[in-house]
Amino acid sequence: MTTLTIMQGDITRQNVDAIVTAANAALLGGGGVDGAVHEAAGPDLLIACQKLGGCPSGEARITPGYRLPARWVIHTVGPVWQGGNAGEDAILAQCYRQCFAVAREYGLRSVAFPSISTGAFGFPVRRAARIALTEIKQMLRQTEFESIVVVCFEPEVYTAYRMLRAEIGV
Ligand code: AR6
Repeated sequence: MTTLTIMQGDITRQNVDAIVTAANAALLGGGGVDGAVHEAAGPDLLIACQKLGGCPSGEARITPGYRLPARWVIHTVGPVWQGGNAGEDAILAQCYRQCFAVAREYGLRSVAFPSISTGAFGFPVRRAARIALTEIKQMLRQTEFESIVVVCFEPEVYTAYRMLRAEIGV
């Protein structure tokens, strides 16, 4: 049985096999969660990212975690919110699926996710939480991980994820 935990906190402190970061397509660092991840991992992370040559939205890449407690970082690029009719929902769902695919490929047992796209990229939080938890629910039916953690930085985001968890029944 995979354990799903939704918590409020800082993803860079998570002691898991991999943490996911919400990057931009250049994969060269930025603000928000990605800024925190680069800060905590140290400069080697940027050097590893430079070698990846970017990442289109909806896809995921993996690097070591360097100074992080997590051994790996999965970099995914969420959609920029454009009003909801530009395929944002499907791209966000694909981010979660691709992160799980990379985690499976590397034999990882525990993965922590932030709330992808709901900061600088402006995706509405409740709508993003529904997509994230629906994808996680789907994955739980197919694959066995030890633990999946959703780490919400802001209290409102945490509340939204907890509400949607109850609604979706995951
Ligand atoms: N741990 C967990 N979640 C965090 C942390 C943290 N340490 N810090 C922020 N968050 P964002 P996006 C939350 O903007 O919307 C960057 O500049 C944050 O409160 O990090 O996908 C990249 O370089 C929010 O709920 O990612 C891209 O250009 C969530 O993480 C762009 O932002 C996502 O917010 C990506 O935008």
